[in-house]
Amino acid sequence: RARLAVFRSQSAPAAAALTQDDLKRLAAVRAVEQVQSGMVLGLGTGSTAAFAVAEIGALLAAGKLSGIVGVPTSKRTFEQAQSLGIPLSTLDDHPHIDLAIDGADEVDPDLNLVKGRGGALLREKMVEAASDKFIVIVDETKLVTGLGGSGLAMPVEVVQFCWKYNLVRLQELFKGEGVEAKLRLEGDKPYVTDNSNYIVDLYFKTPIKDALAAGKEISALEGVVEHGLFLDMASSVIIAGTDGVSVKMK
Ligand code: ABF
Repeated sequence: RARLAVFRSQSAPAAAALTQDDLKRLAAVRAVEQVQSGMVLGLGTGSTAAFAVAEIGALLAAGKLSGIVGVPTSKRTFEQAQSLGIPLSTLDDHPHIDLAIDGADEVDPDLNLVKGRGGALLREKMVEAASDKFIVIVDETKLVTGLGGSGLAMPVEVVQFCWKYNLVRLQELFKGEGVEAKLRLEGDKPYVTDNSNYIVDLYFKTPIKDALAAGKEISALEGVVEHGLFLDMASSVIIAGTDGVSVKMK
């Protein structure tokens, strides 16, 4: 696991050799400072978001927060939050969310995101689109100059029916950019999302030229359920890095 040499924050003078998990936790705790009693909260998915859920649970247990309702973005997060005694609900019963806190896979300079490498993109997008405020929490390894530029996957959730047909259509959509499309696997079987769909991961060789156009073209394919481009959705991004915690606002 990567260890980062020195970390300086506003509250602590210096802490040597913080791990990437330490940085994720710092970003998460900073975001949870925005949570107030009585809020309806969108609870994100992934290792960074899990630190935020844990912190919310700890504050509730300590009596420092009350009247919180959480709307989880995955079965995993539902289980974690339930185990911590966080009262839970759904978008059906709480269609208006005050604040969502979630991680991301890539963050560009305009706070546009790639999300969904954890497989929860559909519920994340639904919950975060319904939120007044959406705080993204990342360590500095997630920063990119252009979306798709990390060389890692940009996920697209597709229905299981004729998934190969959609994989080929997705690859053809970006053939000028030399994109490779792969069905996500878990062991030797297709990975199945919480919504019983499959994921096709798109690997771009260079950053996506026009992410807005790309998102629209992907969404227009019949059988595509959702894609991992989260454009113009983040209210702010909290970044924990070796130089401290910084906040980028919209
Ligand atoms: C969620 O978790 C996803 O959208 C994203 O794919 C992933 C990030 O995971 P981690 O915080 O573990 O890097 O936020």
